[in-house]
Amino acid sequence: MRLYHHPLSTNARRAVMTAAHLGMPVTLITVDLAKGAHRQPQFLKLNPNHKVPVLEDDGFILWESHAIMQYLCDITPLQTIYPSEKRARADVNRWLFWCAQHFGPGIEILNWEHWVKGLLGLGGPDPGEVQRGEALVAQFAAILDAHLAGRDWICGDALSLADLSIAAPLADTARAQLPVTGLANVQRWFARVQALHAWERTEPA
Ligand SMILES: N[C@@H](CCC(=O)N[C@@H](CS)C(=O)NCC(=O)O)C(=O)O
Repeated sequence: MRLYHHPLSTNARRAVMTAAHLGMPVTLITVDLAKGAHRQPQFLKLNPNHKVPVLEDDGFILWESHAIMQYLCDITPLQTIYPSEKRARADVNRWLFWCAQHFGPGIEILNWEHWVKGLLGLGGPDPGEVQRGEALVAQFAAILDAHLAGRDWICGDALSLADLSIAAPLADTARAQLPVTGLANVQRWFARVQALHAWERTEPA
């Protein structure tokens, strides 16, 4: 099984962390985003959206990080991070969709404005975009912070895909200047995720 990723892609990292947590023997293949490898015909055959991560499992190609996380769990007997009980699974799914639809987009704006644009030589941050990204992140991070009051993990009382998914983009807190550092419950929970073997093993060099 191959997992195409880039070490600095937090979308890819949530899939790589899932594989690491499950002890799944995946071969990691780095796609050189800086050199445009993701826009080459060979990669576009795998993912026409030109994005990492992509999973290749014996001829089955799967893109979208959350779909990959779910698939990896579904093919792993006795795993515990993606429950099979319907309501428990629905709860995890709720937070995965929330991350993709609400929490992630604001983070992507701030990542782009404060970090990636500079790397690509595309100039400084656009204040209007920064304001838009900050408002989105603040709005949804406050919801996460309130949810985490008195809880160790996002769903139930154990680690789940929800934690791996939502923690992944917080790796960019400093370089994307994410307005989350004052949120005590988020920080307490994030430290717990950062102490996981799967987090440590997938830390970019
Ligand atoms: N919704 C996708 C987002 C993936 C994504 O945006 N990946 C970025 C890296 S973090 C990428 O490959 N960007 C290259 C591009 O869009 O051209 C997922 O969750 O897998």
